[in-house]
Amino acid sequence: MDDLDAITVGEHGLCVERFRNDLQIALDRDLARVEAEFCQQTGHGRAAGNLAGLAIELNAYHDPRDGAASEKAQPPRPHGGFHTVCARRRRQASPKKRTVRVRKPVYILNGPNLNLLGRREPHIYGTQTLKNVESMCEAKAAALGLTIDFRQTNHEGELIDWVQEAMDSAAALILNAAGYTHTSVALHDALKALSIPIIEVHLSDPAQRESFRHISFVGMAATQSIAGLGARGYELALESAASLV
Ligand code: CA2
Repeated sequence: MDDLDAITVGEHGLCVERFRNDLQIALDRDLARVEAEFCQQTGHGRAAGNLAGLAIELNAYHDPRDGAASEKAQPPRPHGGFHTVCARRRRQASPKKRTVRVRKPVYILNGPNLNLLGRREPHIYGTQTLKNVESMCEAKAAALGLTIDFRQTNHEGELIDWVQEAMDSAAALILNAAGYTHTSVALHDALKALSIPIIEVHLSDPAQRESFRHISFVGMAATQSIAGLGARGYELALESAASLV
């Protein structure tokens, strides 16, 4: 149990306390105890020992007290780095531990008109196409040991749906919301619901352009903003994401 120091059962389910990014789940040894606690505290009808395939959803959250034993159940905060991990007790006793580690992708979302990149206004946005930018991001992510999910949409609602999806499915969000950056309170609201790192990216530097680009509803909800560095800004955003997840 290298990275798990305690398992508690609370109102919101089973929570892991004190974990590090290098989360490793090896529950085989402790599963009988967890089952018993689970049955006792949740009033689950089945007796401990009969749950041959008890699935444990780990809504892991970071305890700011760094491991102080917590008697009280706290609301689980989804951890950005990894997908939900399930551990199942085997029917036959086995000396082998099962370790499950699944890293979530970094979402890279692009807003309206960025599909035109490289075809118009190269003096502002450069000559790279969005496909080029995606390839650069793929290479950078691979070098950093990350995976990415790179998308573009011209539709505000779709962008908001993707941001909501990122809540559970992404380790971090890199967002160039293009024109919606300066107009969308709805996008801002969706971003505020995320607990993963949000990195705002712009190819150009909106602060040096027309005054209507000086407000950023994305920046107000973002962990960090990178602007004016062209496609290189996406690579820097990935480096930043790698350091934050
Ligand atoms: O600099 C950026 O990345 C922007 O997000 C780009 C947006 C602009 O509204 C933001 O203020 C800053 C515009 C994206 C449109 O991209 C085009 C690319 C080529 C041709 C026409 C538009």
